[in-house]
Amino acid sequence: MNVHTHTVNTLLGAIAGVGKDARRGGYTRPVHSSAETTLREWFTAEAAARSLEVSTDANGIIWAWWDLPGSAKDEASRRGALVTGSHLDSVPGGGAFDGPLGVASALAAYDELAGRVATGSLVRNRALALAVFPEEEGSRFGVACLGSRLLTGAIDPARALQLRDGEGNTFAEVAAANGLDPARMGRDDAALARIGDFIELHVEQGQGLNSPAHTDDAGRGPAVAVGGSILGHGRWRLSFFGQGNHAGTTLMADRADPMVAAAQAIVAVRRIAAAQDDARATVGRIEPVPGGTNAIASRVDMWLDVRHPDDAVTAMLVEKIHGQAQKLAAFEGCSVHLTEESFSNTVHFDSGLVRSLSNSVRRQVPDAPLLPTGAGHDAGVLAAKVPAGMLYVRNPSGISHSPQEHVEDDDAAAGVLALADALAELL
Ligand code: HGY
Ligand code: MN
Ligand code: MN
Repeated sequence: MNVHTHTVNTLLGAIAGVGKDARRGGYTRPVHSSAETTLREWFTAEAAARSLEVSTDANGIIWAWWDLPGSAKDEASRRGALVTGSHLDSVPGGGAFDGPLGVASALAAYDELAGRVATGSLVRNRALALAVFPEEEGSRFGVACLGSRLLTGAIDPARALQLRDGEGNTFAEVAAANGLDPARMGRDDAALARIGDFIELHVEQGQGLNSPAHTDDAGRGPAVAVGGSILGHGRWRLSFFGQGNHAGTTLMADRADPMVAAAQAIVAVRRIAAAQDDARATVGRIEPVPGGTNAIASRVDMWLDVRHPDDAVTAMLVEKIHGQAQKLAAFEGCSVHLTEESFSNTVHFDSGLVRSLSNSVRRQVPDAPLLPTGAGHDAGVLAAKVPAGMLYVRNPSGISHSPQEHVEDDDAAAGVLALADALAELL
C-alpha cells in the first residue's frame, strides 16, 4: 500500500457511510442535504488539517488555499492560481466515486506535492486551491453544475434562486438556511481571476479506458485518461396534460390519459435517438399528478436528457421528440408543453492544458489516452471562462450514476500520482 493508495482510499473510506440509500442502493447526497453537508464538513476538516485556508464563497463553492510561503493571501497573490477539485453531491442512488474521487484525490495530491516541496524536489511559483462545487448533478434543483454556472454567469442568479426542489423549497430558501446570502449570488469575476487553470479528476463514466483500442491482452486498460471534450447536453421537461378521473368509473373510451401519451412518447424518444449516430436521449424521471393507483393522472411531467457532439443535432432531436409528443398527446385527447431546463454546449478542453496534462500523465501512464466524454462536469462549465482540463480514472465496468460504479484502489492511487504530476507541471 503506497502512500497514495493509503490516503485517497482512506479518505474515501471515511465517507463511505455518508448518505447511503437503503431503498435505491448507492448514495443519495443532494446539495445541502444532511449527507452532502456532512461531506462538506469532512472536506473542510481535512483541508484545515493540512493548514489550508478554507472559505465558502457567495455561490456556495468551498475553496481551500495552499498559498505561496510569505504570501499576503490577497487577490494579487492568489490571482491566476492553479485550482483542482470536483463535487460532493450525487444523483439519487449514485456511486461512491462520482465527485468524491476528484475531491479526495485533490487532498491526496496536495499531500504528495507538499512532500515534494518539503524535500526540495518541487519549487512552486503560484498558489494552489482545492475547490468543491455545489449541485453539480442538478438532482435537487434541476440545473446541472449550478455552482459553477453561478460563478461564471452561465445562469442568471434570479432564475437560479427561484428553482424549486421536489418539496417546493426554493434554492434561495435552502441556500439561506445553509448560511449563504442569496442576494450575493451570481457571476464572481474576482473568483474567476483567481483561477489560472482548473483541473478536475473524475471517475471515468463510460467504456473509454476499457475499449479494445486501449486494453491489453488481459483486457485491462490504462489507469488514467486525459479529457479531450465533453458532449453537448441538455435537459427538457415535457408536461402532458389530460383529464384526471376515477380509475373505476371512467370507461376507456372516455379517457384523456396523459400517462398513456407519456408512455408512448418515451418509446418515441428511444426510436428517434437510436436512429441518429452518436445521439443519446434518456427519460429517467417521470412524475404523474396526483400519482394515485386508482386515479387517472391529470398531468404527467417527464424529464428528457439529450446529448450529441453537434449542438445543432441535439436541437433537431429535441424538436423531433417534441413534435412526436404533440401528435401522441393529441391522439389521446391531451396536450403537451416542452420547457428547456438547462443546456451545455459541446466543450473542447484548452489545447495547451491538454498537452501539458498528456505529457505529465504519460510519464507514469505511458498509454494514457485522450478521451471524449458524454458526462457533464464543472470543468466543462468553467472551460467557457478559464483554461480547464480533466483526468479520468479507470472504472472497470464503466457504469456510473449507479451503485455499481467502481474504482480499484491501485487505479485510484495512480490517479492521485497522475494528478500530482499534472499539477506539479503547472505549479
Ligand atoms: O449528467 C452528467 O453528465 C453529469 O454526471 N452531471
Ligand atoms: Mn454525475
Ligand atoms: Mn460528476
